[in-house]
Amino acid sequence: MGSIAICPGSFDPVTNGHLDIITRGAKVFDTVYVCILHNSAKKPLFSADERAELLKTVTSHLPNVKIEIHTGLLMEYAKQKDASAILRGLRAVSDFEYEMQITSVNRVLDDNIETLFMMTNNQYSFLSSSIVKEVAKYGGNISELVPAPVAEALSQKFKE
Ligand code: COD
Repeated sequence: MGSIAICPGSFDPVTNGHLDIITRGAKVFDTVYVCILHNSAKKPLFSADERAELLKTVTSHLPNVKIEIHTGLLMEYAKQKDASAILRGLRAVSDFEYEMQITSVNRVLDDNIETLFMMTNNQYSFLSSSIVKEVAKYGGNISELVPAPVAEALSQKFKE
């Protein structure tokens, strides 16, 4: 069956920073499930289906990456998939406290599945979905920050 990792997130929408972590993860694990979950601290711009479509489009060249949506707990999903790891990206020190908290909660829920962190590529260390939405909302150029289909979807969204 091979090694299985879950790359969880909101992906609202997917950025080049996310894509970098997914691409690198796909070199380490036999299968990577990118799972769209609900983050109760965030109010999404795109529906889960829209986010999944964008993720599918921008990862279509990666045969061992699968995109799914889960409405419950991450660890419940990871167990269903028989995953050995949760893969998260780390940007700055500011990410650390939040990641530490969710990793600890997830370990209480299931201590058989490890959370692993990959350092961001320096060129994406400042990049987040929120920053991209902010720039796109005011008509700024986001072509270096997100894949072309995402830039297109954002410009459509802000026209609506
Ligand atoms: N460079 C590298 N990595 C990056 C970058 C970047 N520029 N930008 C984002 N990332 C990484 C993030 O660190 C993260 O690992 C991943 O990409 C996804 O990021 P986001 O922001 O889309 O995802 P989050 O942080 O909103 O995801 C939170 C979850 C949805 C995973 C969490 O809320 C969750 O597990 N929800 C389900 C309910 C649950 O199980 N709750 C219990 C645990 S809190």
